Amino acid sequence: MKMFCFQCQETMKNTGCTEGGVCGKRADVANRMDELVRELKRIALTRKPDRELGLFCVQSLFMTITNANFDETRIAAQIERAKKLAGETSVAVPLGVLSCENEDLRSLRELLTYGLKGIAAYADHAAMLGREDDAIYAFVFKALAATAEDHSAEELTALVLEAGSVAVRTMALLDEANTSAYGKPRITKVRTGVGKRPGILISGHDLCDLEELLEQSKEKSIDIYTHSEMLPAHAYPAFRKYPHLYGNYGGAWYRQNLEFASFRGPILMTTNCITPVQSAYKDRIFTTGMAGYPNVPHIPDRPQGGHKDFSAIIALAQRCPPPVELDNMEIVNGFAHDQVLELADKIVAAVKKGAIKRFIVMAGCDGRQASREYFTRTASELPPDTIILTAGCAKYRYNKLALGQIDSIPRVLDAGQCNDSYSLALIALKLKEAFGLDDVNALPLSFDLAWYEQKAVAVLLALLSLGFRKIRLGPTLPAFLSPAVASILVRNFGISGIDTPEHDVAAMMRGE
Ligand code: SF4
Ligand code: SF3
Repeated sequence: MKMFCFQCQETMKNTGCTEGGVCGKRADVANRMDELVRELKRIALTRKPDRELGLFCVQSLFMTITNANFDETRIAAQIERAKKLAGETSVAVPLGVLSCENEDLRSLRELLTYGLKGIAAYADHAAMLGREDDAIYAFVFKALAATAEDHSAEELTALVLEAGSVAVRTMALLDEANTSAYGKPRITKVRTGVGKRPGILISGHDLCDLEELLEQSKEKSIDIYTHSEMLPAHAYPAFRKYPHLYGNYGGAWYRQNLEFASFRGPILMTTNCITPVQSAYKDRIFTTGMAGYPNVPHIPDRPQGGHKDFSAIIALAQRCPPPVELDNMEIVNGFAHDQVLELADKIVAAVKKGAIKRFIVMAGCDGRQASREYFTRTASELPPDTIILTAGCAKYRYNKLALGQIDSIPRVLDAGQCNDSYSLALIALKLKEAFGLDDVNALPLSFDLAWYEQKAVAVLLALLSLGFRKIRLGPTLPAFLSPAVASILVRNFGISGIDTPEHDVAAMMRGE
């Protein structure tokens, strides 16, 4: 066995990647990531969290998320910094997932670690906008330390549940950071076609990078296109002010090997998900932030109080031909909590008169496995009196289908990025109030979530901590859940795997 990683949904045979990652991560990089996580645990065991250490730890965890960073050199540099921060210590921390021999304790430790990675990614985005929360850093330290100590299954389970409430807190912090910097998302139509000028394609989740790129590329005779999880940026008032923010290009992250060639201009990957870089576009792709890929130029972090320098990308764009059209339609988004709550009266009235029978939350991730066709078929087969609430890149499985409207409310309400699942939870809690219910699970609401990487783990734990039950999760249940831990989730929270679209649509419509 050259490595062991089972943190994402496409892990080999749904058991673990042992020779190389299905994602393209080489064994040496995977082993370096294990080392980095070990050093973070050492820091957590020996140091008190402060802002500098807290940010360092969340950024390091973010680097190890699936499809964020494939660059061994940068991970090695991060390990060296971590060793210095941990200082001289005799604290021994075992290396790698399999160092814990007890299957159930291992499962709980990894569930906690992956929840932390998701929290870390969201905490980093908030920090880039100047929002940090000492309580989040304190929990990251406590939980990292706990994964290296002797704790019972009960103690680890309690920490997993606490991670859910910290994930809510982190998504709320990021929501606050995004909306105070860029305004409250409004319903927005986004073009998927192309213009006549060269373009820059920006992917990932970091809105601060988008802002700086838009500002620096003004009046340079180029257009900016969003990709994958950057699509929701169009709904923020601050970004709508830039006429050269042209539209959204392509589908979800995993199609980049098919779609980046025809973009023909530079591509900026701000976070996950980057996939193995193809020769057709290797000379015009860049990373920034925690993203990284060997031999791909990396735009350095902004200096204190300053901004990143995107001039090299902009200059390259000016020498490139315009993108080739992939399709030409409009996608409607911007249904974050404030916007949906403005429609609350209309929605409540539609439910009361029977025009809306059920809401189905289909948030989460997309991915390349053919079995994810399930989500397209489920969206298509849901009865016309249902509303799909979505967030995250899972939406690309159905956001270009003509699913129609109910009383002028679109049948797919897209709240934004995966972290905007927070908006969906707020909407559900408000609907509970509007209907005078005691329990959110009494709403006509079902969950059919698609997961892929560790941010989805944080979102799932957040939903559980808010009291949501009976969540379907697909296309497979996580390999890191041991049978005993999976049965706790099934028994206590009603989590289940998916079946066929026909079966699940019928079951959800019965409230099961
Ligand atoms: Fe395998 Fe996923 Fe880990 Fe990549 S991130 S090595 S695909 S389990
Ligand atoms: Fe997507 Fe990577 Fe998870 Fe942010 S972009 S949801 S997979």
